[in-house]
Amino acid sequence: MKLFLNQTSPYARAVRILIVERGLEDKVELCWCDPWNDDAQLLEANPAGRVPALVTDSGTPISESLLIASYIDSLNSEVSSDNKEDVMHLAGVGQGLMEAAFALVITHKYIDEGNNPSVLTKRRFSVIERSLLHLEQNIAHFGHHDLSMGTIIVAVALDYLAFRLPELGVAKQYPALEAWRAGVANRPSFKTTAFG
Ligand SMILES: N[C@@H](CCC(=O)N[C@@H](CS)C(=O)NCC(=O)O)C(=O)O
Repeated sequence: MKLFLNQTSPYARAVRILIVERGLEDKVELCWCDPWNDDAQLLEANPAGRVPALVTDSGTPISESLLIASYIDSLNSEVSSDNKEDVMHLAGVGQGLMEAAFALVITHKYIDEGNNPSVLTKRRFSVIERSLLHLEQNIAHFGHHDLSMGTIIVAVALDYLAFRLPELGVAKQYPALEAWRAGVANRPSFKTTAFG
C-alpha cells in the first residue's frame, strides 16, 4: 500500500499512527508530498488534492482520514469491536476538534482577518472549547488498553493544538486531558511521527 502524506497534517499523522499501532508499518510505503502544490501523484490518488490518501494493494485509492482509518482497522481481525460505538463517538469528536483547529490555522495563514475575527472563526473557537470540555469530562470512557482509532484521533488533535495554537493554553486549562495526552504521546508511534 502507499500512503500520501506530509509532515504537518494532523489527519495524515493519525492514519500513520494507526498503521504503526496495527503493526502494518512494513506494508505501507510512505509517499511524502506537498498537498498545497498540486502534486501530480497525489491528485491522481485524490482529486481533492488533500492528504492523507491511501492506495491499496489492489490499486484502489481511498481518501478521507476516517475512511482510511476504518479500512486499516478492517485489515486486522484482532481489532476488538466490543466498544465500537465509543470508538466512533471519540473519532467524531476528535475529528471535529481537529477540523476546527486546522481551519483556524489555515484561515490565519491565507486570509487576513485583522483584528476582526469572522463569524466562522468565532464558531471554530467555540467548537474547540466545547469539544475540549466534553473530552475532559468524558476521559473515563477512553479505555486503558490498546489505542483505538478514536483515541488516536483525539490525541493527535490535542498534539496539533499544542503544535499550532499554543497560545490557547489547552494543557493548563484541561489538566486531566493533558495528563492523558502526555501518556499517549510517549508511545513510539507518536514519538516517531512527531509534527515538524
Ligand atoms: N477531511 C479530510 C481533511 C484532509 C485535509 O484537509 N488535509 C490537508 C492537510 S492537513 C490538505 O491536504 N490540504 C490541502 C488543500 O486543502 O489543498 C480528511 O479527514 O482526510
